[in-house]
Amino acid sequence: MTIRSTAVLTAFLALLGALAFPACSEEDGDEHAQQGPPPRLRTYFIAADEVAWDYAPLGINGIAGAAFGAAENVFVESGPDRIGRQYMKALYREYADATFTTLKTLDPKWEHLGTVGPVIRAVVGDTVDVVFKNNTAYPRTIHVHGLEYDKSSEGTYYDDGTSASEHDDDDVAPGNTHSYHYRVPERAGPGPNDGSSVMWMYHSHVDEPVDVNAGLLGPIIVTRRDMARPDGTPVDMDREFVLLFEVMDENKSNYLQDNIQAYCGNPGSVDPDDPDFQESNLMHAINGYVYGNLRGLNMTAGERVRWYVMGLGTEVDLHTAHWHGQTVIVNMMRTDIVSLLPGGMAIADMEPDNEGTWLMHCHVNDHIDAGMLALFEVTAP
Ligand SMILES: [Cu+2]
Repeated sequence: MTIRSTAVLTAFLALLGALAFPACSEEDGDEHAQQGPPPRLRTYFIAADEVAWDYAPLGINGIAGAAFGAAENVFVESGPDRIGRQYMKALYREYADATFTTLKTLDPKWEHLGTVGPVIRAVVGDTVDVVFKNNTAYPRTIHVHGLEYDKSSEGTYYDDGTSASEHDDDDVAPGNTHSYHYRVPERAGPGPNDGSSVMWMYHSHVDEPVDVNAGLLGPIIVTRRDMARPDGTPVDMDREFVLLFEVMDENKSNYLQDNIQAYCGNPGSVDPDDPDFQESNLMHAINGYVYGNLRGLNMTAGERVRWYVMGLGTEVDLHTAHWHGQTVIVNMMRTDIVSLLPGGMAIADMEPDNEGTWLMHCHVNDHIDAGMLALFEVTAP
């Protein structure tokens, strides 16, 4: 090879190199790969619907694998002056579009949600619209935690000095529809010590205790943009579950009288002030299920599983969610229990390594007796 041809070849190779690896290409390339999906508007059509809910659809104690006994029947057996395991509730449900005629098909992965409303998912940088239709007989709203909103999308009335048009969101009348608008800035996503995603709750806030005991509560999951798949799920997780620990006080629901009329054998014999009657309406539920009736907590050993857990309610609602057979990481520490107070939200990351059917329950004694227990399933990969 002549000197000249060597020089030409060198120049050619340099040009090739420059094309393949432009000056700042490597770093930029990594950044692009980590940026995640472009910011977008995510629109959800969510209604508050009146639904006949069964806290124990299996009809048995799924933990014992046996018929209900006297202790369980305090809560689940109907009678002349007892409502039993079925109650009319108000639940958030997702529809396919603005006509609110077709319920959106629920992915089997989310069947465990039970009474919990549909997942509102977003990625940092997105905007979220929730078109809300109130199909119930009482005023309802959507009030979100964490996301950024203006006064016209707060979903709560109080004397805040804002104009009448900024109160349309505070009290959506039966049959009416309202569009809520939210932004998802950095401060709505994971903080410095969080993992790739965080959860917030949303709930109705006209008469907050009444609305929530009726059932109007759901989760929002926000993923860091550089950790999001195109569908918004976190890239470092194979499976997600949402759990709500709440003693649903059916005495405080809008539908107490309806439930007495519909489900008590002799409605006229009911004394709503009788402490035993009131006790029978305290449904110690996980996602609206008692005594192992929550199903769908299925996973494969070795998967990366994120549990989003939340608690709501009143003074009795101090809950300690406990998993058998596995451990989790919470707040960067290893444990097998998450502590929740009313309004509390926490994330537990699990890599299940122990195959089998396992108990998951609240560790508060009274709540164990009253049925705050479920099963989860770890199968071989
Ligand atoms: Cu508990």
